[in-house]
Parts: sequence; C-alpha cells; structure tokens
Amino acid sequence: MTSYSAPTRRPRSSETNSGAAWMVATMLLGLMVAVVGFFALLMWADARESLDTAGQPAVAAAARATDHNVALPLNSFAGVVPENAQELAAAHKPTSAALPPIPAGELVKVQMTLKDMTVEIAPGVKYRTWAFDGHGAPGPIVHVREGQTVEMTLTNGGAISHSIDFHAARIAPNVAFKDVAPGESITFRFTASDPGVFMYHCGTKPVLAHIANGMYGAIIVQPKAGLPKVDNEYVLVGSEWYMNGDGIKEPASLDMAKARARMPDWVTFNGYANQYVTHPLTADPGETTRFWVVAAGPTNNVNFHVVGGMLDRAWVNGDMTNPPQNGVQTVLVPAGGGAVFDVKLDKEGLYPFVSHAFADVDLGQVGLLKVGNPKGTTTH
Ligand SMILES: [Cu+2]
Repeated sequence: MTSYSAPTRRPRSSETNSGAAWMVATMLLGLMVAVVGFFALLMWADARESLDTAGQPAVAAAARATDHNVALPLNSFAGVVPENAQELAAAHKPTSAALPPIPAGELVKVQMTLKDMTVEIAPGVKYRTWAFDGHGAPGPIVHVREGQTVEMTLTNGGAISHSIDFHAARIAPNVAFKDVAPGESITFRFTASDPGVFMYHCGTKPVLAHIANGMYGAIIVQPKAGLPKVDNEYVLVGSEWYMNGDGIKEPASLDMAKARARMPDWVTFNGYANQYVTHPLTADPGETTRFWVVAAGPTNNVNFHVVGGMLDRAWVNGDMTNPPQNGVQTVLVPAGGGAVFDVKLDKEGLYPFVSHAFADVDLGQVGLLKVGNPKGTTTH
C-alpha cells in the first residue's frame, strides 16, 4: 500500500537526494501496472469469449427450468404435521379397505363423476386432488367376475380434461381412454377376460400429474374358477404425494419438480398416511387374510411384506392363470401393477404390513393387521 501511494506524493527539498530513486521506483511501478493491466485485459477478453459461446445455452436452460418448475433445491414437507396429529389421526375415518361384493348379472355398470376436491392425506395435511367419483384417492374399488362385461361411464365434473384407463381391459385406448372435456361424459364397454387385480387411472397428459393428483384406483377381476376360500379380504392401493407446501394452513397442490425427482412428501396405502396403524385392519387367530394390492405410483413400487408372517400364497403380478408362489417373504408390486397375497396368522398379535422399501414406511406406507385382541401397541 505505501509503495503504491508513494509516487503520488510530492517530494520535499530535504528528500531531493532520494528523488532519483523515487523516479526509478515510479517508472518501475508504472511499468508493472501496465503489464498487470495488459494481462487483465487478456483475461477479460478470454472470459468474454467463453460467455459468448456458453452463455446462450445456459440462459436457455435456466428459462426451461423456470418454465417447468424444476429449479432446485426442492423443499420437502415430509412428515410435517400439526401438533395435535395423534388426535387428528384418531378422529380420521379410515378409507374402507373392504372388498365390495360382485354385482349380479352379465353387465356391470360403473359410473364415476370426476370432481376437484380437497382431501386429507395425513393428519391435518390437506391436498387438492382431482378425484374419481368424489372419493379422493384412490377412487372406488370396482369388483367383477371374469367374463362379466364392464360398462364404464365417466363424467367430467372437473375443470380440465381427464380420462380413464383400465389395465383390465383389452381395448383400443385411442377410442375408450380418450380425453373427456369438462362437463362431458364418455361410455365404453370391455369384457373382464383376465382375472387378477389391476390399476385404473387417468391417462391424460401429463399422466404423472394426473396420477399424482389422485386419479387412480383398483379393479378386481375374480377368476371364474374361484380362489381358495379365505376369511378376510382387503384392498390396498399404494401411492405417493408430492406437495408444494405442508398442506396445514392451506391445502397443498402438486409439485411437479418433486414428482419428477421422485421425492415424495407422503407415501400411503389407500391415500392416507398410517391410517391402518391408528385404525388397524382385523383378523382372528388362525384366519387367512387376502390382500389385493395395487401400486398406483405414480412412480413408486410397493415391496409388499407382512412383518411376523409369510405370504403363504402369492399371485405375483396378479397372474391367476398359474398357481401362486408359496411361503414368500416380500413381493415386488411394480408401479402400474398388482398382486394378491394370502396370509395365515395363527397367533394373536399386531402384524405390520409394509412396503419393505423403508423410506416409504417412514413417509406413511405402513398399516397393522390386528389379529385377535392383543394388549398394547407394537414397537416394530
Ligand atoms: Cu386426469
């Protein structure tokens, strides 16, 4: 600093002896400044050239990111609940997992009206869904027998176009699964020719958004030949939620960037986190329970497992034209797929059923099968 400021100071007469030295120093410093300035100029020119070549794509990428709401970092609201969450969970009426009866006759008419509605997906956590038949998510369980004809009528009571795609149908999707404008209806028929448990969902683009907003459900096609008799039957639809807020003060909506990044806030069975932990499904000791499981996603699989039990019969992939596998621990139900499991539990107790991908358990995809009347709770 001192040497830099020195040349600007005027020398006094008593300093004339050192005047020559100052002059030399000044010249040297001037030279140094010129050299440094020259190199700075070179570096600036180089940087500018780099910007000219790379700047345009970078700006375009940033614009794309903004357009599609994929800017990072993503804010997670996983597990965020109000303080009285336990109380709210207890007050919540659980979604029925019971298998409804098969309608009589050769023709089964199914009618659904689509509505935009706010539902609770965890204690005190609200989400704006697009819902089949005012059910929130999942939509109503459709239960038919192999060989019956399903006549599906979808009325769009929502604000944008939607559709319905049945995985149980062999049908031209461009005709049957086409978009239905708000206020309009579509009717189509298909024969339930393949036994199993299948997903149905809205197939309107972007499908990721429509499924993530709750547009999915299960259709069960009982095999004509029948299945081994069981004591209890439950339907579980796995799915995950991606939120743009915590949903506590005001309902959350879809965060598409989180859906693309596979970063759910909640993962559920039948649309509500942990609901069958607070309100367990039931069985008696020695009974066999059948689980009809669909993984609706939009993206996550369900790795189905019953803690303390065995999947005594497992119709993997819902294939009912072949014998089931026996004594299996965990079965993968892929997103968009289904499977059927018979579980016989002899001892009284609380048996958790989970997706054994435990990140999803942490986010709410766990329930209890209460066998008999065990005392207390489970620490598992
Ligand atoms: Cu839709």
